[in-house]
Amino acid sequence: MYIVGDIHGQFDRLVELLQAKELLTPDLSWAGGEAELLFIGDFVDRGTDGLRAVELAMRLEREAASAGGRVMSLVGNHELLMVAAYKFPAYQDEFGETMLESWQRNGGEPRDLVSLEPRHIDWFQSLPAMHLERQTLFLHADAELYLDYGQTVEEVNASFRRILGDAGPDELNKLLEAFSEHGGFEAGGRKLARRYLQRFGGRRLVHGHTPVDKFSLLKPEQVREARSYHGGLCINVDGGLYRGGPGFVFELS
Ligand SMILES: [Mn+2]
Repeated sequence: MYIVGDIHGQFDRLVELLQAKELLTPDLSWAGGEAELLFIGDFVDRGTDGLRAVELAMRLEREAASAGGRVMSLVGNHELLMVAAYKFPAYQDEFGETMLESWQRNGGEPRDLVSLEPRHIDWFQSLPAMHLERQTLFLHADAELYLDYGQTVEEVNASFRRILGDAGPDELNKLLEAFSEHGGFEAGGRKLARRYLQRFGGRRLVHGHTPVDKFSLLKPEQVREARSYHGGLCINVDGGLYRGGPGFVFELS
């Protein structure tokens, strides 16, 4: 099973990485056959081609399914943030910042917002926030917040679906603020990782959200593989593409 971390608008890099693993043809069709590929979320913002990456993931999902393979994606906080900016641009948080300003401050790409359509939002809403498979718990962020949204993977996913659906801006804003936590499983966060696995199942966690270089001695451009820590309990797949990382496709054994 292949895992791709945070893309953040780096469409060309994404294409190169998938082609290098022979998951994508030169004309950008699914070449993976029965292979399985999971995107960890944060397709958009901080780079110019986020929505193109979204479009690609949406199409590959269909193409892989008809080839007997599987492509799936988790929803990341930047998808939530872009939807918030689209649905509630003038909503102000307690500091007087609007959703639109917050999205811009966090690397929002105007071209993406202009091109965003209800079908994209419907797709984001269809995505799970967490996924359990092969004794592995996949989630976008290394943060505590998921624990507040359900006792099971299904409950957490239902909460996110509701918040992206008919919930108001207050709930969306609260969820977005909780995503400002990074590195929650690092160092003393081993306990938090164990708590996740106890509640939701699995023997290890795979996450993105925090570029690998932030918790290693590597510079962004030196990050060429996932960061496994706490003896393999946690695996960070965020290659920090928007920070100049070459990126990688992680193969889960
Ligand atoms: Mn993120």
